[in-house]
Amino acid sequence: MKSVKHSCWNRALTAAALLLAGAAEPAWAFGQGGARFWFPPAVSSYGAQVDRLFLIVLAITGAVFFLVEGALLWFLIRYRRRDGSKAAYIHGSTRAELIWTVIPALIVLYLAVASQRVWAHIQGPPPPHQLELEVQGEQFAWNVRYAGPDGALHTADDLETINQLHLPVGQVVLINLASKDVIHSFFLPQFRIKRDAVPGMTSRIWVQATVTGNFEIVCAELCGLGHYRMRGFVTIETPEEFRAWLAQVQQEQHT
Ligand SMILES: [Cu+2]
Repeated sequence: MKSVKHSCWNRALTAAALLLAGAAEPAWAFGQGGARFWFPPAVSSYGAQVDRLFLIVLAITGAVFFLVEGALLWFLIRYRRRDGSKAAYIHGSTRAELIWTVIPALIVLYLAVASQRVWAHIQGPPPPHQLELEVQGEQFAWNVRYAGPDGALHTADDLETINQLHLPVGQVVLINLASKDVIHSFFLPQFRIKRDAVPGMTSRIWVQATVTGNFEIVCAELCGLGHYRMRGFVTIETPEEFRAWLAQVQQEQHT
């Protein structure tokens, strides 16, 4: 019974979000690729969840915005100065105050619970991974490091690329994020993931691509004069294509 209620509540919010954005087709928001109306396509396993949360927050804050601004306008016109009318002395209303305190509190609580679930999934312990690599930010490039034939990172047979991140589609990839100099922010817009690369520490994120294609890495932290050109490329390919590419890099760098 509880889950039925929960899904009704979710459906109502979703419908409100879609209505607000002027869309009629649910696939627009939740189909493969996530919300496509103004976002870039979502190509990670959790992309659609992030978009959905965004739309729910937008629907709620949008509705509150129109309600509050509408009420403000109505009060301005309804209670405008008129000859002969006297201002009433009002002492306040406990009931009204309770209503406008409890309702926002419940909305905030709902948003906290809904986003915590998505946050824990993305930022919590990663699922078992098939590939582990390192991305290191540097003024002004992304250094990508893959393990060589020994399967371990930071050994003599590592493979390194600059601004070229290749990922096998469907596989969970663990990314160790580091920085050589200042704080950068590793942002994969189509994956809906962004994390600071902080000098002196290694952060971990995980991604699982759902489609093949070419996308972008951008730095989302003003990290110096060349920040604007700190741009890399993500190539999502089939596991076979990925292995072939890695073998080619191996040949170029270690023979
Ligand atoms: Cu940067």
